[in-house]
Amino acid sequence: MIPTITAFRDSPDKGRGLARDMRIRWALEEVGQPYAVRLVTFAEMRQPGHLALHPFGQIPTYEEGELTLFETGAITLHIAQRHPGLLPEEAVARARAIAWIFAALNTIEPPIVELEQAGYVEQDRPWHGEHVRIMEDRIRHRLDQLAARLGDADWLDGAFSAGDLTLVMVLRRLEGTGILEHYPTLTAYVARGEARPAYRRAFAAQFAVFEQSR
Ligand code: GTB
Repeated sequence: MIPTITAFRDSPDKGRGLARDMRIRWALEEVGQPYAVRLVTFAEMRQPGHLALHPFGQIPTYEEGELTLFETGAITLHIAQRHPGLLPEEAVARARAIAWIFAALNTIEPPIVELEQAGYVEQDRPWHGEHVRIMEDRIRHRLDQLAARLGDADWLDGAFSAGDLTLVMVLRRLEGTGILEHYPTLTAYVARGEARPAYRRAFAAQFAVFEQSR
C-alpha cells in the first residue's frame, strides 16, 4: 500500500527542505517505499478534513490504509519499524537508536525552534536580545554535548539510523544562525546526511513543488 503524506503547497522555506515533510520523504526514500504527496494550503490545513488527520492543523500527516498519523517522530518511527534499513535488528541497539529520535526532538530541537520563533514574534520587545542570547547559549550547550558524544564517528551509534535522520534534520534548522559552523564535526555530520542518495531524492522531490509553483 502506497502511503500518502501532506506537505505545504507554498512552503515558506521556498524549497530548502526545512519543512517537516522532508523528514518523512527522506525516511521513505531510505527504505525504498514509494509514496504519494497531497499538497495543502494554509487555509486547507484549518479545514475539518485536515483537522481530522492532524488535530493541530499542521503538516506532515501520513495515511496508509486504515492508519493515519501525525507528528514526524511517530511517523518516522512507524516507517523505521515497518521496513528494514533505519533501525538495527538487534533489540538493544534498536532501543538505543530509537532513543536518538527522542533526543533529537525533545532535547535538541526545542531551543532551536524557540530561537526561530523568537525571530518571528518578539523582535520588538525590549528583552528580545537577552532571550536570543539565552536560547543561543542553550543550543551551544547541547551542541557541545552532542559533539562530544559523536566524536569522530560517522553516525551516532554504529550504522546510520532513524535517529541520525531525525537529528540531521533538526540540526539543519540552525541554517542561517551561524551557530553550527562552530562545530566542524557536526557540520560534517549534517553534510554526510545530506549526501545520502535517499536524502537527495527527497530534497529534489520537495524542491520540485517549489519550482512548479513559480
Ligand atoms: N511536532 C510536529 C511534528 O514534528 O510533526 C510539528 C509540525 C509542524 O511544526 N509543522 C509545521 C506546520 O504545519 C510545518 S514544519 N506549520 C503550520 C502551522 O502550524 O500552522 C515547520 C516549519 C515550517 C516552515 C519552515 N521554513 O519555512 O523554513 C521550517 C519549518
